[in-house]
Amino acid sequence: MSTATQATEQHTARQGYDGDPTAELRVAVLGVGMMGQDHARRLATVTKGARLVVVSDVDAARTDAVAAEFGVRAVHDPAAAIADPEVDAVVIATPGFTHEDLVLKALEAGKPTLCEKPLTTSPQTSRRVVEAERALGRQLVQVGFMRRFDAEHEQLRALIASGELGAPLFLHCAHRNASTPPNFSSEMLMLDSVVHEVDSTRYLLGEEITAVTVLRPRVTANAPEGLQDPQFVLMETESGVLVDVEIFVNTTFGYEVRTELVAERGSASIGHGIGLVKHTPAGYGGSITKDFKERFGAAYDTEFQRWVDAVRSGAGVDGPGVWDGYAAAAVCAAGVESFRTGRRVEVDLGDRG
Ligand code: ISE
Repeated sequence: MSTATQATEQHTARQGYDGDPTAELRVAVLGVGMMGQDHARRLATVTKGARLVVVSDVDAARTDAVAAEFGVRAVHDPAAAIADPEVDAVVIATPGFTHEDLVLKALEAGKPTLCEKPLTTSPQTSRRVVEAERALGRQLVQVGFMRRFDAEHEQLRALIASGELGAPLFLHCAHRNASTPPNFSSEMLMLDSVVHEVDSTRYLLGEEITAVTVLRPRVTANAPEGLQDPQFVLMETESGVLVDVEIFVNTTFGYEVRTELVAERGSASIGHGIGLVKHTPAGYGGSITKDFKERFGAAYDTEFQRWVDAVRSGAGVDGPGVWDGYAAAAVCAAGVESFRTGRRVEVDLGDRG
């Protein structure tokens, strides 16, 4: 009998975490690939008030290895991990196509959930999650857009909200990765990478994106065969702000995420990591982070701490929710359509209800 089956038979599932702020939150991490392992480590060693109790992955050997590393239980079936009575809350870090099913199961079990981006892989499936949470009558699902917990992003948002620089006119964004994992498709530049700029645009400006156009620039010689890398994405917002994103995922030289705001009375930029950025003939004056775990490590720590605190206090979430996940999915679907057709595609989010 599998560990999961034993667990299910031995206990009666509790219907959801009761928000006792003195109780430690017992968390299962579903999906222990690169990101899930990092989150498991975070919960086991950094986050206060939480205890990693279960890890789960379709790769049984990997699950067992990670479980042994952290001294927790391995449950091979993610549905059983969600239903497990020892599990109060769930972190989903499995591939995006599995998210809808797992989030719906977590909602059904009444278990607070932090779901890595994307919420789901299409606006239709994300909408189903929005409806399911609405039917429950309380917020239980937070989406892992970690940039909202990055100090520089928070500062830029506060600056925009203060009105000091006047109305925003442009956001110029650059999003660069050193390399891509195997099987990274041209559509994934939008769905997996630009999804972050979609959310940070909505977060920074506090308005929805209404149209997307994707252009195909010259391809780098460093991209795997057949991958359209880089791409140039132009987004329009409700108030008419233009947001351009250079997405370039095989730079070979490191991880860079920059945003420059141009407003009526000034400009401001984040993502240099060193205050003043000097460009000289000798080269770039700053240091470049290797990957997103390094660049956004502190943001992930803050995201997890605030999520655990929110769940323990009974608030459920403290950050982007299912509507944000749905809006991002809708914009990304429009981006993929624009990439395929070469046309500007409008975004219709429908009724927020
Ligand atoms: C990856 O999935 C992430 O979420 C990273 O933050 C992003 O930079 C990268 O492009 C994605 O593939």
